Amino acid sequence: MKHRSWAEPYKIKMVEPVRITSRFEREKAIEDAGYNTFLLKSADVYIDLLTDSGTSAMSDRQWAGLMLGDESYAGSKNFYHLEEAVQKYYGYKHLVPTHQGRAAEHIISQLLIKKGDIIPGNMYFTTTKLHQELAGGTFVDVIIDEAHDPENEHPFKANVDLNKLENLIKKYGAERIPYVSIATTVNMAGGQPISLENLHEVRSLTQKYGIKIIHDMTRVAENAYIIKEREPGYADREVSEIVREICNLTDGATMSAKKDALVNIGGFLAVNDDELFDRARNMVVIYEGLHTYGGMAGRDMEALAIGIGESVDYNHIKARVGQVYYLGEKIINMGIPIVKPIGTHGVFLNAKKMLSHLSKDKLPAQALAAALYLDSGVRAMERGVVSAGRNPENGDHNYPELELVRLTVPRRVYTQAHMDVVAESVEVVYEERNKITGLKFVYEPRYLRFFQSRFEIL
Ligand code: PLI
Repeated sequence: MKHRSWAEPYKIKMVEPVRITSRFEREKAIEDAGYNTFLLKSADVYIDLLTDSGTSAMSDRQWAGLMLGDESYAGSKNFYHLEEAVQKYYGYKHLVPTHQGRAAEHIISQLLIKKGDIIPGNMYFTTTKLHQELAGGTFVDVIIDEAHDPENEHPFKANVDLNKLENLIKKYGAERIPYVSIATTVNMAGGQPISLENLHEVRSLTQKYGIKIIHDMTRVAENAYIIKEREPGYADREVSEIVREICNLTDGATMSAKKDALVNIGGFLAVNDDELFDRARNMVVIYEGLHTYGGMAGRDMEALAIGIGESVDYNHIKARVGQVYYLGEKIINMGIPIVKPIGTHGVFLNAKKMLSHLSKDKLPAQALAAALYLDSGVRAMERGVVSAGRNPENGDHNYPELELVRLTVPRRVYTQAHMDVVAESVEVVYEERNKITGLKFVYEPRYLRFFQSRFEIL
């Protein structure tokens, strides 16, 4: 049969105009922003690929759900809808709503980690690791080595290296490991999935030692979709069934609902253990709000309950990941180095290789993101040394193997034509890469420095 194209399973009902700026305007904007794309004003951005977090377009059903917001302080109807959705689609027993993912990370870290503990995980995430450290723990990366190599095409680069994990348990003892942190997908590795085979093995190993698994389920539907596509034995399974199987292998989860679940704000902690739930429910009232809203308005919980159902729909997730693949394949065909396989939520440019004339202390990925904005008004995000921060013990920069710029695709927001414009801008910047001279820090905050640091051109 002849090749048949696919298209998004929706049509556009409302549009938001975007502004196209001149190069002169962009030069001023990026200088004012200290060459940090987080400090740009969105009005100065043409195509915003900073993040897929909170940037989704909601469906008409979700917008209708907003009108059903029950803004009672306690016991809002929408909380019970959300609880039902979490139990139905993810299978976790108890729900503690939070305003976004990092609040759930704060609660679980404070409840489970004590000073001196070790938390193994399949590569770090910035906020997750920081909350583990603030609770007195140390994160240790146990992801497979392939994950640190952008060119390695391992189909499941988020897999855990079981030898690394078991050696760590033997070295420190299970009593110093409160849980293993498992993310679906792994953001910092380039949006890479974990296989169910590997997760089953991690489950068996941790059960042997009586260690919990806490699941960062921020992009679990995307991970499940890739399992369906790539993992032997899953082609005929529903994405929703795969999502349930992943969640069933873990003891609890933190969720940034601003990604997979198609809402602009929201998150939660979900756990199966009754006693842990009781403690978490008590803690959420200190930091977030009552346990039936936890920092979300009733209407936000309704939109989230609906979004969770939409997120596991096969046609939705196929188009969502398909759009990222469309962009990634275009850039690969231009001969530009990116993380392979292409990620599910974004295309990760290999800045280290693209700007091989810059040493790592010249912050190649930060400089590349600034150059891309200057060329076209496309906003991307650094995922390299600036994001990795400093070693809390000796204060040195953490230099990760991966020095990347993430072109993150918001869900249901941009068209194929926008992706073409982005790819062409990446190509122009690549052709003119020798003009990029690198950056240096001129201001650096203490925590999560990538958000607020300022830089100057070298
Ligand atoms: O941004 P929050 O607080 O809702 O969620 C934090 C968070 C936790 N885990 C993972 C894997 C994330 O990707 C994540 C947030 N990510 C952001 C903001 C991003 O731009 O990727």
